[in-house]
Amino acid sequence: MTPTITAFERSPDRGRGLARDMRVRWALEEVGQPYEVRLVSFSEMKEPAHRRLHPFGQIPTYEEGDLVLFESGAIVFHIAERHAGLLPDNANARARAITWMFAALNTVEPPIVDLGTAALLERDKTWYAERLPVLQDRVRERLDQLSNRLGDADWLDEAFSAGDLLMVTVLRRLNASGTLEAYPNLSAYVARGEARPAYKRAFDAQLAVFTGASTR
Ligand SMILES: N[C@@H](CCC(=O)N[C@@H](CS)C(=O)NCC(=O)O)C(=O)O
Repeated sequence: MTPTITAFERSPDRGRGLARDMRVRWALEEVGQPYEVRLVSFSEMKEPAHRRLHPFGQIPTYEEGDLVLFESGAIVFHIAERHAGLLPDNANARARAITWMFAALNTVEPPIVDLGTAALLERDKTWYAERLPVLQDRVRERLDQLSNRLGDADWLDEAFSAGDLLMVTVLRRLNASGTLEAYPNLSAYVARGEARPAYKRAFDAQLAVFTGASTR
């Protein structure tokens, strides 16, 4: 059965692939699963029909027959469990890959989102100048730790996995800030992810929505 995901009708990132449907598209492309996309406007996301799919009125969602999922991490995990290619067969390696999925979303993404949110929504606050270096330090602390662990490896735990897929999408949120430039191994890691053919197909598909070239 072909799953349907939701994505922004008009992404605020102007097609830079930062919206979280990108993770789901990339996972589907990695495993070779075709998918449909239903585009939603900001107001539609807050309507009851969409909230029945996503209680928090956000994208992405995932529908496959009777199954409805929300939360990009849960959706990527579901895809990785149902198809070969995103999680190792060996039980311990699989558990470690899943650990990296959680690390990407629970440990690395929060300080990056906090920094992005402050820059976007809190610039005019009197306390912004004081808070900014604190948020930047929290991001750098995580990047230092991640960079030390990755070292000169290609991926976080030997073969590419759903953990890398999520981590790369999380780190890409820093692209515009230039923060990653201080971490050559993390920059190269993100570039390796972006060079994967499945990533490129997913990126092009979400960009086509923004440029108006999308047929779905
Ligand atoms: N933790 C959720 C976050 C979902 C999320 O923040 N989605 C954003 C787009 S990337 C959204 O829909 N923002 C619009 C809104 O919250 O009103 C996930 O990973 O799926």
